[in-house]
Amino acid sequence: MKNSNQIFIDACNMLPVDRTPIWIMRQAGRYLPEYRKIRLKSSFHDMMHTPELMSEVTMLPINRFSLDAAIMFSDILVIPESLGMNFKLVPKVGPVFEQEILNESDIEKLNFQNDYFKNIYHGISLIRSNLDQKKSLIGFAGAPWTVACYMLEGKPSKDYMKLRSLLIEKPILYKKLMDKITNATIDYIDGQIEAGVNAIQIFDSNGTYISKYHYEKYSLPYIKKIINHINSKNVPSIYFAKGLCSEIDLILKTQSKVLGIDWTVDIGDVKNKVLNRAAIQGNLDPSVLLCSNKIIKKEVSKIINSFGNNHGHIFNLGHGITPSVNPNSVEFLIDIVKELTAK
Ligand code: 1CP
Repeated sequence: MKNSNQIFIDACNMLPVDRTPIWIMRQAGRYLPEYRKIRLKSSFHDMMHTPELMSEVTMLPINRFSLDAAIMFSDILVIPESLGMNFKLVPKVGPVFEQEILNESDIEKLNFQNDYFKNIYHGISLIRSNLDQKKSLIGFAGAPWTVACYMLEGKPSKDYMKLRSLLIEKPILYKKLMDKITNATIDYIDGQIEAGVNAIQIFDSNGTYISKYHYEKYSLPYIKKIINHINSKNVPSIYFAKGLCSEIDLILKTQSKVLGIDWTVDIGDVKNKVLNRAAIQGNLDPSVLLCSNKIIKKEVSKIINSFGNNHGHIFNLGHGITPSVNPNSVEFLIDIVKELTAK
């Protein structure tokens, strides 16, 4: 494989790079005053489905900081919407669905509409044309398990018991739901790639709520199908495995080219277990960004020293940046990662 002109893509492909590339999960979000200003005037759905607004919001962190990749502004819950379940963002609660899944016929009724994504695809082409060629554009989707957690519960939950009990009591119905989500996701990913994204991240943020036994049988096969599809298109796949990072052999089975890890594990330990079978993305504890620059530097150094060299490392947080972070701390983080990893 030859070097691309994008440092982020080279790191995904484990090619030599001059320093460790960096982007931040949820970088286009509420911690940015310019995001909050736009959000006062526009609904979340307008921001996702108006190509110019989607591009503007995606570019906010790119214009402010020297990040190596942009992530398209959207949400993992567009998949349920493409299947006919719509959500509203309720203040202090989060996304809440208007329709419920109560029985088998509610799952049978879910009907995929590819047309739903057309403005998102226009937005991607627009972002790609606005973005410096050296910077990568990351597309994304949720892992079917994580998306289904929200669909069954109808809103954020602390335990996602409804999907967990469906899986145990009605595995055939569970499979029907997962097949629908997986097929819609593959279609959506194809559209993102055609529109111009350079890599795809699969967010399994609710990986925390599934047992290892159930993961292998009831979540992994669907993720693997999606990742294999991305790999077949020669686009780097990134699998963010929240809560599953101590089970390296298990998450390697996804065949993802990059493993995104949460902040609960030591990145050097993960690297020793992965043994060059995947690049690694992560994993600063997001709470470090609430600390002083001195502490940020110390914690970043720990990660870089634990990783050992910059081969196959993409710097990121171990989960999304929180709304209370000061943007100046983000600027400091990016500078310090670059300074400490430059050859
Ligand atoms: O302005 C607002 O109030 C909206 C807040 C918000 C934002 C900025 C939501 C609602 N979604 C987003 C954007 C978003 N969501 C991005 C944008 C690109 C980026 O800059 O990274 C991405 C990648 C997501 C993905 C997403 N949505 C995930 C996976 C990542 C993660 O952080 O774990 C999840 C779990 C969601 C669901 C969701 N959407 C929104 C909220 C508040 C939530 C979380 C609900 C919960 O479980 O508490």
